[in-house]
Amino acid sequence: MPIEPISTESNQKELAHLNNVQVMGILNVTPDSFSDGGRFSTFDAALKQVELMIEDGVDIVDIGGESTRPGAIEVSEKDEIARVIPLLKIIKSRFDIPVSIDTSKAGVMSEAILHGADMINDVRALQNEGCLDVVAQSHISVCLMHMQGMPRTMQASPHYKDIIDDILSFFQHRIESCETKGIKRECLIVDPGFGFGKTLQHNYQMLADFAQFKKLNLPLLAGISRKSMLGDLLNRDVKQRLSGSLTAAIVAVQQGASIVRVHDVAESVDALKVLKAVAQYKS
Ligand code: 9MG
Repeated sequence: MPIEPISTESNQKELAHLNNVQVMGILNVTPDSFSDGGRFSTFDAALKQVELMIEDGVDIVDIGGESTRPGAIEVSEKDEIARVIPLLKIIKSRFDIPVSIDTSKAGVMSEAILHGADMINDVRALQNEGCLDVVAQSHISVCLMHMQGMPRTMQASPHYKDIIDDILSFFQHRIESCETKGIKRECLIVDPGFGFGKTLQHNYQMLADFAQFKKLNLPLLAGISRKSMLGDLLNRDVKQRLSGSLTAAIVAVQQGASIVRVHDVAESVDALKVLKAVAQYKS
């Protein structure tokens, strides 16, 4: 006799969360990104990758025109616009998929909003000049990420009094700044920024205590896919971090992440399906 799924108050709550989880697919159109450097830097290759991600079940595509890996070289606003905006325009004209633009530059944000971006993903949490104003003039969703230091030097000597408390306090200030400028709370998403000015221990402490960020009462994004915190622990090259990436994404989702930023869309979608099936049978 088949065993029926169970309906309890707690598994219904968990299922509601899991049904809400979105897979954000990474599309780096940079020559020097850390895990797929240069692979999608031609227009056709980028569009093919979007098509593939859609087939694999992606919920939102995150396009980045400047690498944020440690030591990355900065790109001018003009070059970033030239890399990202034509691609955004063609994706919006050909596909019915939400697009996020990964940028910290007000000029890029402004062009992205003008051309139909659905989200701004800012690793500098709108701290650069003009960003708060640009976003405040629209009703776009924005992911505020925490980073200690700047990409070129952030891994030199990260330090915190208490990593969770320090990041919570950073977000409280950033949320206040957003709201003061007129950005609505319902537009905000927060992300503690795995690998951005954090040691290996900091990253794993953040993952272990990820649920603490729920205190902010905002959707949480986790970006761990293929990062050094996996490579350093597992002694694996960037292309061999799939198992680690999936495990970390699932741990984050189980603790409340509602968006996971990933390279491997099909595998992440499968992992989430398994998690949902388990939740249906929890008593
Ligand atoms: C652009 N980018 C690289 N890593 C990231 C992460 O972990 N989170 C977010 N929001 N963006 C990221």
